[in-house]
Amino acid sequence: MTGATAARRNDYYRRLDPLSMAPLWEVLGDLVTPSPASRCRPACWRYEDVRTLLLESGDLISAREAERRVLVLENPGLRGESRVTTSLYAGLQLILPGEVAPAHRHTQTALRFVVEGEGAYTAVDGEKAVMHEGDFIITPSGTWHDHGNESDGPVVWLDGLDIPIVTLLDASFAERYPEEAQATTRPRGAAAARYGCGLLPVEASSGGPASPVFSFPYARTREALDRLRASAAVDACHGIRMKYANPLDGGYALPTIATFIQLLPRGFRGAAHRSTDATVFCVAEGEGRTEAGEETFTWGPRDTFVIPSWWPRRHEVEEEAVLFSFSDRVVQEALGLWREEREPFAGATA
Ligand code: 1HN
Repeated sequence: MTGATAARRNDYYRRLDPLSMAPLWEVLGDLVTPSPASRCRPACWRYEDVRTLLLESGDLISAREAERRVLVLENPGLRGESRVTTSLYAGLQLILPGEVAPAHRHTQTALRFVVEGEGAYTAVDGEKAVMHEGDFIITPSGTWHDHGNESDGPVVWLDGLDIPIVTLLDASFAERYPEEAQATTRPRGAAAARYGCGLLPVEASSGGPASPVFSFPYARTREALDRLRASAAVDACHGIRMKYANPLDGGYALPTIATFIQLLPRGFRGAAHRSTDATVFCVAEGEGRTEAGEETFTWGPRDTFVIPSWWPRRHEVEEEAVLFSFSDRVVQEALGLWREEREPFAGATA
């Protein structure tokens, strides 16, 4: 291109600008890439590095004042945007003995994976679920929720929310409950008894888009994985991987965040694979390594790590390990976008 052509084009672009118009040909290559070109980077937060700082926040601000006392896990490629991946938010929340995180509701969907401590609770639409390490709890869009800690030690969990998705769609609504804690209207375990025992009410309505079972205790999950270890096929990439499911339709437990638990058997050497859903992993048990492109994360219990869209990854363990994970796969599947590829890869890798 000659200097004269460039000058003519720039002059032309300047005249488009006041009309809020711009030439597509200058940006097309960045908008429609041959494969995912994410700013999201692989990252790992080791719990031993994070824990002391997280507990220090307990001296700085109360759960009541903070509303939620959380350290946001910001993806290094997306600093300042409160995102762990392009489409999802994650944070580590601390609640101290006797504290209450006040009741509220919002259109954003949330999940919790309990990382440390016992005996805190989340109340969801009038029912309390007590937390134990490894428990998975959901607060679907629009449900009232508050947390409390009735134990004598700190309790920490990983929060995952679909905040960037709701922001993309400009569909955020939120409100505070008139009191600090919502009234308990159903006994503990009511939702699990009604929907989570392989039984369903005969007159059940089809339900909303999220699972009516909102707590998935680790003891049951672990027992299932133990039995599957002896009987299930071990996937070359994922080990024994299960999704948390909505008992009403067998779909994912949440409409915007897919959630998984996987057992990597002793001596597992995973094959490399890549998928279009950037995935956040939290280590429930065990130790291992995950390669993501050129990076290798060595992880242990309570660590959190993230693998971006389309980055090849491979898990390895010496002894058995259990990983919780979440991603936007459910959204991508609904839109016909989700892809996975296993080695050997067809095209260039990220
Ligand atoms: C929220 O409601 C919780 O309920 C945690 O524990 C983290 C981050 C952003 C917006 C709402 C919770 C949150 C959140």
